[in-house]
Amino acid sequence: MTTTTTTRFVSVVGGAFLGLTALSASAATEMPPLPDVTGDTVKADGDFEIKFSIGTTESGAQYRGLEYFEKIVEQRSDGHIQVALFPGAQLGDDRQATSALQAGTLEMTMPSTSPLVNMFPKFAVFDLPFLFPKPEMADAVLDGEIGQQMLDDASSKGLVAIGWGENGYRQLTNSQHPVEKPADLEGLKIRTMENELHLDIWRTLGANPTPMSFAELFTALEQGVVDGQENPWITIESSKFNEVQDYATETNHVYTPFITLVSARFWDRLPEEYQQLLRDAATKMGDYQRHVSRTLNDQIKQDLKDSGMQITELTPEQVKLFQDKLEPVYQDWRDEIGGELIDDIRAQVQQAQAQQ
Ligand code: EAX
Repeated sequence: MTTTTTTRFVSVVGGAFLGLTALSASAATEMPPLPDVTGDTVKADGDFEIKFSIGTTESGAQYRGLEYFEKIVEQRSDGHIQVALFPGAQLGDDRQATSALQAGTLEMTMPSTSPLVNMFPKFAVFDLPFLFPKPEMADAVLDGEIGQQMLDDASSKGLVAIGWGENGYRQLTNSQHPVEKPADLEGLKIRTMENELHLDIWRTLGANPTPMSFAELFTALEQGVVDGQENPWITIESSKFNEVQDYATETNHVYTPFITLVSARFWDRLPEEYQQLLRDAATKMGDYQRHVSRTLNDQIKQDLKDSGMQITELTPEQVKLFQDKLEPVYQDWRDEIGGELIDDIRAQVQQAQAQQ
């Protein structure tokens, strides 16, 4: 509603010039349609309202997933649960929204796991570089025993963790020059998530990393406080980072999950039938988000190129230079994360690779 009004206002008042500038600068990607809701109506007592906050914007795959979640929950509760969506960190960044859940002032959020590592140290396993060579391998771990165990562990401290979603493979962007090898990172100021392992990665590669919440990132890039950042293609596009970053490198260096969290204070008031409905809807949202972000990647890269961004795609040999340089990070973090967990995941990945 707001978007449409703004667009019309700009084209009437500002004329073709403003309209065209806006069009060429922001590469708008069309989303696949929302699936139909399946499953019976769930009957239980009471009426409930869920405020659901996320850090990424309305044009990302994460928000699209939330729209599907909203549709499932509202339809299957026959309107007894109403879901209101708040994108773009309007109600706080990942950490602030998570605290609001604990305080009971917000019902749901879906942060990246990385800024929550101080609360749940094992999440750091997902920050290890080049852990999952294929997205399906991340799915197998998240949807399997390890993922379930982590959801159970994160269902504490005033939170209930009900599902995984996809943030995705992270790509590097910067405002200075093309990056093809670790040496090109020398001196580049890179924003990382608020996460020690990410800082370690960029220091090890020779860059100059600074942790910062996602909510502050666009302004920091625009004002040159940092030269670069790293996020999945869909986030680079939906946050319009291409307007302030001329260069991108397809590094795929880390696969980041989103975790769907509910306030325990709210959860405890919900009838069991509705708790189950939320779990089902969270699983469906996660699957759909993966589908959306994966099917859009090629198109987004093309849109970003068309908008003037220079994208470097690395050869396997070039990727290996980054991987080799980052191998010490695995040793540095082994004790902190737990060697057994790392070995388990690496074994699962190798098994999956062998089966291909
Ligand atoms: O959950 O902070 C980040 O860069 C994350 O990838 C995400 O966009 C917010």
